[in-house]
Amino acid sequence: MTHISHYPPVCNALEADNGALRDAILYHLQYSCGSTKKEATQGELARAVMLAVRDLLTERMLATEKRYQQHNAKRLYYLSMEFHLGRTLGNVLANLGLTTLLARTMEELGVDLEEIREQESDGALGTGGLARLAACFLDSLATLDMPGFGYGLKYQFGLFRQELVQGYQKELPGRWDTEHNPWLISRPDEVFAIPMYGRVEPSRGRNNRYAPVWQDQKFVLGIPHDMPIAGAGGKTVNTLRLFSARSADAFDIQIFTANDYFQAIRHQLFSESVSKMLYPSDVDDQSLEMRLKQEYFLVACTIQDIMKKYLKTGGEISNFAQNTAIQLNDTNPALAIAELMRCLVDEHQLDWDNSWDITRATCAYTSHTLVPEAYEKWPVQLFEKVLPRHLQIIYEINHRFLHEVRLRYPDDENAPTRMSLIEETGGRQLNMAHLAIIGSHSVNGVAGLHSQLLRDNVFPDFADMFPERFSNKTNGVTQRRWLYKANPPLANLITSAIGNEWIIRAETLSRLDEFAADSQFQKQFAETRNHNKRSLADHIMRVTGLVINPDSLFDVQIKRVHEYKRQLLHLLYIIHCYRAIIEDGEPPQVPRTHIFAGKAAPGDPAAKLIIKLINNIGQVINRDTRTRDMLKVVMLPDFGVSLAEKIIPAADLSEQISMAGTEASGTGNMKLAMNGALTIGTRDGSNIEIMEEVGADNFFTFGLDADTIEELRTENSYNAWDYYADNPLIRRAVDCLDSDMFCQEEPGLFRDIFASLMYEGDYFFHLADLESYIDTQQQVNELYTHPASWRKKAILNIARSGKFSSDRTVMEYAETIWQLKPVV
Ligand code: GL9
Repeated sequence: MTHISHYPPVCNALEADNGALRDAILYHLQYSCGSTKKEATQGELARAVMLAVRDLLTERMLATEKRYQQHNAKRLYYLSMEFHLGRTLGNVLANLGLTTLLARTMEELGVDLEEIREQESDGALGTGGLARLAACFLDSLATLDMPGFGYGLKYQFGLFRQELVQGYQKELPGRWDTEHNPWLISRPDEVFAIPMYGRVEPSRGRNNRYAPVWQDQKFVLGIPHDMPIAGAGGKTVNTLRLFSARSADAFDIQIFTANDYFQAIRHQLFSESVSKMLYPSDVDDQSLEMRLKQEYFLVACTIQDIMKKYLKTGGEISNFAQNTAIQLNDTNPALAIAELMRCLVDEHQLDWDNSWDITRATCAYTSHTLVPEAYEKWPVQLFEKVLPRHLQIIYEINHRFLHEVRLRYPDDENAPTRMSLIEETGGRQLNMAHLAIIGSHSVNGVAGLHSQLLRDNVFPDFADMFPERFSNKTNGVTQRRWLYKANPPLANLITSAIGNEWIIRAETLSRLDEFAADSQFQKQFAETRNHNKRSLADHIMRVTGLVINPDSLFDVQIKRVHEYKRQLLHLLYIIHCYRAIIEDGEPPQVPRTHIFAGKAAPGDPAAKLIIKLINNIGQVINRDTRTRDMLKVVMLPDFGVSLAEKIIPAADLSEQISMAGTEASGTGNMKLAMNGALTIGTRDGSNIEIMEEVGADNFFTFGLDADTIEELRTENSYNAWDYYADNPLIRRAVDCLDSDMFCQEEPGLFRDIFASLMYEGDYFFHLADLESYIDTQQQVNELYTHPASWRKKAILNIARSGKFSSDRTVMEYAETIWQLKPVV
C-alpha cells in the first residue's frame, strides 16, 4: 500500500472552528426542516446534523469529480442489485475525523449525540454478505482515492425488519426512508428513459446493413440519486448512484388526453413498481417478471449513464474500455453485457466484432456462491416478452461462441450443450452465469477454496477454454467501520500501542504481534472486552428482558439463517450441554451465553423453523433454574449492520460452521477475528485463509473437508443413522427434536427438523460433523479457563487479520482486473 497520504483526516482543520459546523446545523434546522432549536424533534435535529455533514461531503464530492476529469481517469462502475450500507453518519464522522468536533458542538447545543445517531436507520438495500461486501468496497475505493462508483437501485422497500413474535419471525417494512433520505442528492433532471417489451422489426440501416429496430416499447424513467461515499481522510468522496423508477410522463399525457384517467394511473403504477422492493433471493414465479425488469432497469440506466459521461469527456467509442471498467457483482447485473452490445451495435452502429471486443474488455464478473439454486436462469419465453432485442443479441453471442467451442473441442460432441447460453432441458432457459463468463475478461471467486471449486466443479469447461480468465480475490471488510468505528475501546488501545496507521494500512496491525504475550497489554485488552460485553449485556436486557452473565463466554453466531450455515449444529451442541447439566449433573467447565441473530428469507420455511427452534430452546433453558448462570441462549431480533456493530466487539467465540464447500467466503468471520474473537470453524470459504493467517494454534477447526464431503456424496454413503447409532450423546441430542421437550405448547413442532436430519438424507451432513464439533467445543472450554492463553490468541487474531481488509481486496481487483489507479 503506497498512496494514502492524507491521514490523519484533512478535516482536522475544522477542529479549530467549531462555530461553522454549529451554524450549518442551525441553518438546516431552520431552512431545511422549518423548525427551531427550541421546537425541534430529535428526528429534525438528526436531519439537520446529517444535512450539515452532507454539505461538507458535497464540496469534496465536486472537487473529487473535478480531479478525475482533469486526469481523464479510468473509472470503475461496481454494478450490484444490493448494497447494505448500515448507518452513514457515524462512519462519515469517523472517516472525516469529525466525531469529537460534532460531539462538542452537540454538547454546546445541549443535545446528546448518541441519541441523534440512534435516529438514523440502517440503509439496508440488500440481504446478506454480498450486499455488505459491496458497501465495504465503496469505502475502500474512496479511501484509496480510486475513481470507483457504486450503481444500484433505490428500493422503496429494502430488506424487511424482523420482529420475533412468540419466537416466530415476523416481517415488517424496513425503516430506511428512501423518500426523504438526507444523504441522497436526487437528480430528476438527469433522467433516463428505459425501454422494455415491444417487438423487433428487421430493417436496413447504414450501408444496407441488417439493422433491427426495437419498437412499440413501454418506457420507464430512471431517476438517479447520489449518495456521497467518503474515504478515510475525506479527500476523496465518490458516489453510490441509486436509480428509482418513474412513469414516463409523455405516455401519461397521451393517455390522459385520450380521456382514460384510470389507465393513466395504472401505467404510472406499472412503471413505479420497478424500484418498489428488494426481492428475496428465492423469487416466486409470479415475481420473476418484475425481478427481470428490475435487473434490466439497473443495467440500462447504468450503461446509458456511463456512455453519456464518457462521450461528454470527448472520448472515442473505440477507446471506451481503456477508460471504463464494469464489475458485475454476481450474475444479477450480467445483462449489462447484452445491453452494452445493444448500445454499441444498434445505437452507435459499431460492427459486431468490435463491439464484442469492447464489451469483453470492459466487463468482469464475480461469482459469490456455490449453492446451485443461486445461479440465475431466465425462462426464454419470459425474456423474449420483456427484452426481445436482447434475446436476439444473446442468440447471436451464443451462435458465435458455440462455433468456437466446436472448433476447439471437435471430439467432444456434448461440449456445446454443456456450455450453451441456452439450456434446453426443463424448459428453455438462459444461463446467466454462462453469459457473464463469455462476455467478461475476468471471472473470480471470493476465497481460495471457492475459486478452486468454481474452476474444478462449477465451470470446468469454461476454465479449460479460458484458463487465463479465472482468478481468486479473497473478500475483505473495511476495518474502519468494523473496528475503528464499531469498537472504540479496542481501537484506542491498538492505536496507543502501535499508532493509528492501521486505520488505512491494516497490515500494520501485525505490529501487535509483540504485544500478544505482554501482561499489561493483555490486561488492557481484557478491560476493553469487559466493557463491550457489559454494553451488550445491557442491550440484551433492554431488548429481550433477559439477564445474562457478562463474565460468561459469549459464543456468537450472527448471519443469515439458512440450513447450509448450520445453525442447527450449534443448537444440537447446546441441547447436548443442557442435557449434560440436567441429566448427568455435569456443569460445563465455563459458563456460556449463546448469542444468535439473523434473518430467514421470507419464503424459506426450513430457516424460519430454525429461528423458532432457537427461541424455544432459549425459553426452556433460560428459565430452568438448574442451568442458573451456566447456560443461556439469546436471539436478538432484526439483525443488520447496526446490530452487528454492537455484537461483534463483545464476542469471544465466532461460529463459522457451514458444511465445507458451501460458504463461498464469509465476511462476518473476518469482522469477528479482527475484533479479537477466536473462531470455531469448518474448513470452508475464507475460514481456511483466516486459519492460515492467524495460525492453526489460534483457531479451532473441526469437521470434514470439502473433498471428503464430495466423496461421501458421490458414493452416496452418508447415513445419519450410523452416527446416531454409534454415539449415545448424539442420539440424546437429536431425539429432543423428535420429542416435545422444546415445544410443549405446540407438540410435534420440530419433527420436520428431526426428519430433515434423519430421514431426508440431510444435504448438509450435520451428524457427520457433530462429534468433532462437540470435542472441539471442549477444547474451547479448556482454553477459556486459561485467560492469559486465551487473550494471547485473541490478540494474535487481531494482529494477523490485516489481510482481511477490503483495502487489500480492492487493490487486487484494481491492479489485476480493473487497471485502476489512485487519482490524487
Ligand atoms: C455470498 C456468500 O454466501 C458469502 O459466503 C460471501 O461472503 C458473500 C460475499 O462474497 O456472498 N453470496 C451470496 O449470494 N450471498 C452471500 O452472502 N447471499 C446474500 O448476500 C443474501
